[in-house]
Amino acid sequence: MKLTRKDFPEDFIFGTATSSYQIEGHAFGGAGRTHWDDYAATPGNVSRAEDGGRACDHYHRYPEDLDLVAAAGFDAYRFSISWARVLPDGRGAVNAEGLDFYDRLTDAMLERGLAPYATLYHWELPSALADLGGWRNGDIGDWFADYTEIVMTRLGDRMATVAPINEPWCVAWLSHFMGLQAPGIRDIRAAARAMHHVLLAHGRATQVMRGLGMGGLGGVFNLEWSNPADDSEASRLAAARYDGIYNRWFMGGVFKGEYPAIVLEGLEPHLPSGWQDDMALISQPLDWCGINYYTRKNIAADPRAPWPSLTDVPGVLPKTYMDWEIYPEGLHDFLIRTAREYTGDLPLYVTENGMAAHDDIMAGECRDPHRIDYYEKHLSEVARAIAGGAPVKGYFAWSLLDNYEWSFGYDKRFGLVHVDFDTLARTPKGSYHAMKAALTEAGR
Ligand code: IFM
Repeated sequence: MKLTRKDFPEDFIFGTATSSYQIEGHAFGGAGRTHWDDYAATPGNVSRAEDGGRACDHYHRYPEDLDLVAAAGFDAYRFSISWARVLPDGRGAVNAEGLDFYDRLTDAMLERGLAPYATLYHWELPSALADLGGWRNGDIGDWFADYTEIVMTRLGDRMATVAPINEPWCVAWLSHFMGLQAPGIRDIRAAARAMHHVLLAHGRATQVMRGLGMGGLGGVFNLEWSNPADDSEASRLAAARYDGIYNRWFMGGVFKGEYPAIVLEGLEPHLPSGWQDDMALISQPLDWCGINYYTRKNIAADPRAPWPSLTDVPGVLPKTYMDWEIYPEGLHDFLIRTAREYTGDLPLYVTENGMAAHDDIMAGECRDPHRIDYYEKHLSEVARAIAGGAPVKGYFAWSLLDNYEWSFGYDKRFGLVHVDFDTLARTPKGSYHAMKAALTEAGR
């Protein structure tokens, strides 16, 4: 990589990110069943019906994994805590072994000089709560608040930052309107309720953590650039609706206390009554904003389809193995737009960015020049955004390890470190070595 640490401000944080269900091995340590186990067990939902039962066995191998993070010269490690590992039924009895695991994991980060950046929910809803309607049930704000209190009473004194929920769009829209993630529902009313309740839960958890005296509280949003697929006014409007649903609903709710009118047009009839009363809780002040960025979509109007009456059209840019167009400029544009329109001087972090590829091992090595190029281009856009005035304070590569890529199973490899899913052997890829050189030898 041509860029190094020296191309960023001195206090800029470099980290790498993972999530609990994707790497830990949910069959270990007394964790409860999750809606992902149920979704994966339903034919047709997940490639080869794979689940997170063993994953990367990070539950037992975390010291080795954290050694890799530290050896690469990263400053921080972004991880998540599994609700079902701590509370197997989502409420009630605590699994002491689960809480102990996160306690050990936190200390292991600190011992290696890694700042813990925690997320409280990265998608593994306990099945017992899914039985009660999960994100469709307005009580989920209180269930999540209780879980937050249990976790942060134990860990809160050692967290650098905490975000309640990873990627609210995925939790709500992708999972309840598009049906492409657990619980796999395709229903506009379910989606509208999830779109509101996910932010309600964010607000309740934030309130609880403030009550515990904690700082470093933020939110993590996945943003996707919405590009009109043609010059028509209809497609311009369709792209604005896509932008509203994907990006502006969550940013607007959390940073302005209001939902965009262009989305309320379709969702308001389905929102829970009295939703307006929750907006102050949802938009209480935060300490930072996290952006997960991967790609853009090309959106065209589809007047025959019901609201939001749009479709996405394949783009012409080079694509990753997820079939996602590589569009680094979008990261710059989002960092600038977020600061200008939503967050002002609030610190911004790129909390996820990375690409999937095949990544085979040949002669004991895993070469991934495509990923080095992807990181280089996106880091350049981060540097450009900083030069343009965006207060970006850190960047996290997704992901440390090849892992469970949800409905794609173990086929899509995002890691800096290759994982052999038969032997669980870890092999640092070329991108890991490039990142290490940029952060250590060349950068210091
Ligand atoms: O693997 C996911 C992660 O769980 C959330 N953000 C996007 C990543 C790549 O799809």
